Amino acid sequence: MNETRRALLDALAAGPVTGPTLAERLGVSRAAVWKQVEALRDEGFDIESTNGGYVVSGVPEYGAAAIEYGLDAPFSVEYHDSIGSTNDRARELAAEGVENVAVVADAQTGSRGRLKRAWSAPAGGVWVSLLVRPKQPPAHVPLFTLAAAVAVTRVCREVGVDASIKWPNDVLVSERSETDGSQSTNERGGLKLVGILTEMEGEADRVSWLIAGIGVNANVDAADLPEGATSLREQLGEDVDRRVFVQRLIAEFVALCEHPDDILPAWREHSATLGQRVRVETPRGDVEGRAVDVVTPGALVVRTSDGDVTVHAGDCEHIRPV
Ligand code: BT5
Repeated sequence: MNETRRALLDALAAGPVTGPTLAERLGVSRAAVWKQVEALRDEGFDIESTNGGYVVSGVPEYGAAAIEYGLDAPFSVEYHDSIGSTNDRARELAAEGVENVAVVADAQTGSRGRLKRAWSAPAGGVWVSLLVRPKQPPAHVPLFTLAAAVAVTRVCREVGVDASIKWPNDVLVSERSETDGSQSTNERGGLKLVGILTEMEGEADRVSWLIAGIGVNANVDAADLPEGATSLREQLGEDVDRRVFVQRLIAEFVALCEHPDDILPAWREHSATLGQRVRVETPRGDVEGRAVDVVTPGALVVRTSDGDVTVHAGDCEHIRPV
């Protein structure tokens, strides 16, 4: 992680700034500033040298520096055109002691879902793993999965896609009827736009690291995805600016992690599951009933014919009322 580059990008984003001012602010030589500016130009930034100092007049479409430029969160970005799995790379960084990093890839060749399921990640998606070291105990980790779901759902809505969360970690869009255009949901609760895989390591009372792996089908054709999936491109009929999407995603996730009390209320607001009849497959058997609430640290409360059951983990299906 290059802290000088991040500081330089922040200074450039704030407006015209001269080489000597940058050198002083960053605590490096003027030659070092010049070298970094040249490196950014090589990465595709248009940086003009004016009387008032350096002015950025063009930012590359995607990439580490492009995402860091104007990023409203203390995060650095590592970018790969193609990688096995961004979560695996984030785990390596976690083992090296790093934190507050987003590993981003254009395509993944070995990405994972939960329970060792495969995840398709063709070029054009937003495939990102956020590595953080929360202060909360391991028992609170499910809350961060919900935070990732809320953050990504908010950003999907910002770009104009009416996404909502299926407990605990899928972000769906309801299917549009081809005949009358009305929105409806299928057995899965809709078409899957986003998947989230949270991984962590910790001791009894302390999380060592947590990785929120978020896969958004962004600028990809639905035909290149498994059945039952959709993409932002399919929903919008055009591509989204992935650079801004990732910036907003990181900023929203960080803000929720800083205010964990906001997570559950925000989750309830963005949920497709609450109020629905659901069947949750759990290790101790299926639980069927109406989903009535989500409670700390992210458990679903299902009202069954035998009373309320609190489910902590499992695959959840939205079922149509008979
Ligand atoms: C998930 O698992 O939904 C979590 C997916 C997490 C992917 C991200 S991408 C960045 C980071 N790096 C990784 O290696 N992983 C994370 P699960 O709930 O188990 O759903 C997996 C199922 O979703 C598969 O069995 C397929 O049926 C379906 N699926 C696979 N790829 C899909 C896609 N691109 N879009 C929608 N559905 C997909």
